[in-house]
Amino acid sequence: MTESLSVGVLGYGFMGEAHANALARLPMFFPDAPEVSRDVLIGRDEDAAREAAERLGFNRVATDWRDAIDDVDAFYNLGPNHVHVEPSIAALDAGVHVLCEKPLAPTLDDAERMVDAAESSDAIAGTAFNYRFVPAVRYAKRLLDSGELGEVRHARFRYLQDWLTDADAPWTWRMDADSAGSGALGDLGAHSFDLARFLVGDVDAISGHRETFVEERTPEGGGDPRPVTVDDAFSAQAEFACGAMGTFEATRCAPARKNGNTFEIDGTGGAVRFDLERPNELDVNWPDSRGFETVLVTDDDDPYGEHWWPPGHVLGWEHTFVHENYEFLSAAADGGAFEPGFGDGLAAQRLLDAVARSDDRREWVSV
Ligand code: SOE
Repeated sequence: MTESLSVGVLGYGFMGEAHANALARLPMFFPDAPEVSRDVLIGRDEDAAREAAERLGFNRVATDWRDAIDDVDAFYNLGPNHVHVEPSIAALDAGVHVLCEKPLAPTLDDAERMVDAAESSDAIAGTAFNYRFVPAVRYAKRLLDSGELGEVRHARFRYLQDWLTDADAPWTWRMDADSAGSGALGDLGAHSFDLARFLVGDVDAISGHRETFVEERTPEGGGDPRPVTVDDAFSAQAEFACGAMGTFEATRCAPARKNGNTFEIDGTGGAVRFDLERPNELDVNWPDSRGFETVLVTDDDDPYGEHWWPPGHVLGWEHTFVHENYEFLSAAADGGAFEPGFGDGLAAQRLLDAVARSDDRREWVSV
């Protein structure tokens, strides 16, 4: 691979740092990755963007995405959810590859417009569902796809965090429906829905329930309390197209659960269990065993294993972004395909929308 790609990144918060770290690691551990320049960091506050650009290794800053997206080969949209829509569409219209954070958009209509733009563009449009790139998750997928686990009967997904347990936790844009679309549902549930589709397949119907426990919160630094217009938590039961039964739960109000992204899948031939707080391990249970056995997924022939340390020298959360960037940029350089695409982002968005519709109507809905 020889082509060099320039990357423009909108956002320098948590996700900006995670992707910048991945871009810096790529040439060290994935020598066959395309050459990449961290060209421009986009943020409205010029001083803050400059400080971040220096720290994260970007050549320059722009305070308006309109001035920057045409000049790069790939555009990473890592801003708040409502900023995902117009810049991503404009970049795709200009033939620029786009990697957009999840959930794809605040609303289903917006997500559909983004998919329309992706379909009319020659550029690659990726949705940044990074948990598909955990080696243990890929190991589980190998087991499921090989048929060794048999037919899936049950799939349970939970994503638990604690940061809104305290009623005094400050208000942020993540609690505003116009900016975020939804709360735990879109922020955490979107990951679970994507993993469910990746591992088990499409969902046909769903019955959902949302709850907002604290109706208003005060922004950091004080001022008037602001309404919380999204959910703090949701749960759902689902019917997969393959006939499996699914349950989903996500919350920001589970004391002491920091980033508890878990799943358990039962097939007729065995079961798998994963917990992101033990990211290098996959628990596997065969019908004749007497309990789950833990597989340490760090061997050279495990997914992405040969790129890193000797077996047993574990990987963490940040490596998922390196793997994701590797696949996305390789596809961009080669003209290949990248999954998850905007179509996968839209499929997850349809599930978010279905949970909301079902909760509003208090009935099961088709997806
Ligand atoms: C915050 O809840 C958050 O950072 C999510 O936005 C991410 O997608 C998730 O991976 C970790 O938690």
